[in-house]
Amino acid sequence: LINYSMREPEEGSFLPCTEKKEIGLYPVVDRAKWLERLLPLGVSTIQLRIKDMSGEELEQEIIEAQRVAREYNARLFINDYWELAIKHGVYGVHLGQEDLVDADVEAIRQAGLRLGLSTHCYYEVARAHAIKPSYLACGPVYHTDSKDMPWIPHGIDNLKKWMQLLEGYPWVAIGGINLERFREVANTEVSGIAMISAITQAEDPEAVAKSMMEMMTA
Ligand code: TZP
Ligand code: MG
Repeated sequence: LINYSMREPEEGSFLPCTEKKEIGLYPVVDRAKWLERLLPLGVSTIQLRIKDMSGEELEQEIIEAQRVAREYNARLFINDYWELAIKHGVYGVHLGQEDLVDADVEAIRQAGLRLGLSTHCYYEVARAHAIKPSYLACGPVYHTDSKDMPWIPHGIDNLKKWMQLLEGYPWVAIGGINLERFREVANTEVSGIAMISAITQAEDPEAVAKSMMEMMTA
């Protein structure tokens, strides 16, 4: 086991995101307008994950999200579009394993952006960990309808075992996390708890986000 809470920052590491536990509630949203709704509630880390835009329209959405993130001093991660993230000086980039084929992670690091990487199995954890990212995302914890997943959900016990493998490393849990399941995830040592549908498909997204934040601090 490697205890990361004990470590000195290593040569070549990405900057740490935050102190442990500080990623907190981590909504993943597809439009900048969500930042206007969620950041005033105190959400301090958010991911813009756009899968249906390109060109100027996409860039404008990123610019707008960054404008709102700056206004609220929040940490904005951009999914996939690492070049635009560097160009607009956002806080961080979130990449999947398939993105690692083309992405210039060294350019991201040199530009001073944080990096989060998705993992779904041991091989992916090993591969992602070698890049020394700011956090590792573990998913899916539960069944998800938001993304086609060949992976069997880990469940909460496996999430804990996963985290013990790299003790103290900042982990983000994702996949099927809703209000009912939130507390058992928050009771683990996970640094961040990410979700799409539980907030963006909710009848009252603000109320759900507020309840989750309360559970996070309780
Ligand atoms: N990566 C692992 S699970 C997932 C992603 C992007 C989808 C999470 O969405 P939801 O709606 O919170 O299950
Ligand atoms: Mg991707």
